[in-house]
Amino acid sequence: FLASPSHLAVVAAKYSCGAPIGGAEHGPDALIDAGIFSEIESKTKYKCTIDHIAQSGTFGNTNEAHDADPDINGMKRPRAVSLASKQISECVYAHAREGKFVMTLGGDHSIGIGTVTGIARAIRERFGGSELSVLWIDAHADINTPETSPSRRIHGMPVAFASGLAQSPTGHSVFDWITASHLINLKRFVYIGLRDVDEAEERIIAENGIKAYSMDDVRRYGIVKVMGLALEYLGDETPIHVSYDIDSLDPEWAPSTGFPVTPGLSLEEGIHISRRLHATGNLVAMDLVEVNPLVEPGKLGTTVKSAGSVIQAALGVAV
Ligand code: 5AB
Ligand code: MN
Ligand code: MN
Ligand code: MN
Repeated sequence: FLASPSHLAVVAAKYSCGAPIGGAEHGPDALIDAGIFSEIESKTKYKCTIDHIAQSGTFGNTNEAHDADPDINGMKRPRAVSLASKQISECVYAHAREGKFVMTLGGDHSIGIGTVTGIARAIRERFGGSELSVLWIDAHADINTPETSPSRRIHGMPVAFASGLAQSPTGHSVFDWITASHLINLKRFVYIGLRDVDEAEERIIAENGIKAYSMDDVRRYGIVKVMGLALEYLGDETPIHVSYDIDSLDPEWAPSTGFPVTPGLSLEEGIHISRRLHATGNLVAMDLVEVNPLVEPGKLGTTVKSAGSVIQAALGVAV
């Protein structure tokens, strides 16, 4: 039911302010410089454009402490992450509103606040109020609120902010740019790959009845069955956004990331997820996040190659 787009809007979200370690701000350039998108242009109908987004001045792009950005109720780098995600939200919204496929490169996963809210808003406007479906491929659930987070880092909170479970702490307005039109419905949301979920997150997932396929489920049923169930749950007539954390893959395939957790998805399983999503014809946007060139720099090539395969498979390239 979606017209298939011929324009691929790549958004390089060069930030690590949501993570406890720096480096993810260099992820987008590592992927772009590897030639992933020139190859896509030569092998598909897509015409690519690239927007580079990073903050000059105000709060900076990295996780380093900043005088103008003190903690709010313990939450780290709230203003930097809020401003970054607002800019990303507006950028991806504008592209998706015009029917382009939007590919956002992270960056730490706090940028998912921006991508999911921007795409959800564009889909509501384009399809008369319909809700976006989201697949979250990750070792982690990223659904802590500022109150439950053990680390107080916002890369562990994007699902909570994009669904309205988390808001600006009482007495503060930092995330008040997120309005009802930006929010996703957690009934149209599926996790795949989970294996490192905090206790409070387990509770939030259960309380909200969120569909989740853990790494154990993938081993028990196989990725083919899991993808079948996930897509059946979401239905055929829905635009889909996939937020792909590279740490969903086993560290063997993606060592250069901030929080590797073993055992994870094989590269083949990761590619299967992308292929199946492409085959639906309903994929409208993708994030590929948490590639950190400063972690295991000697194995960055492996990580970038895996990320490239997962990205290209989602766009229909044979990998
Ligand atoms: B990632 C943890 N749950 O909230 C937290 O890499 C880890 O984007 C979050 O998935 C990992 O800090 C965030 C302990
Ligand atoms: Mn994540
Ligand atoms: Mn993760
Ligand atoms: Mn195709």
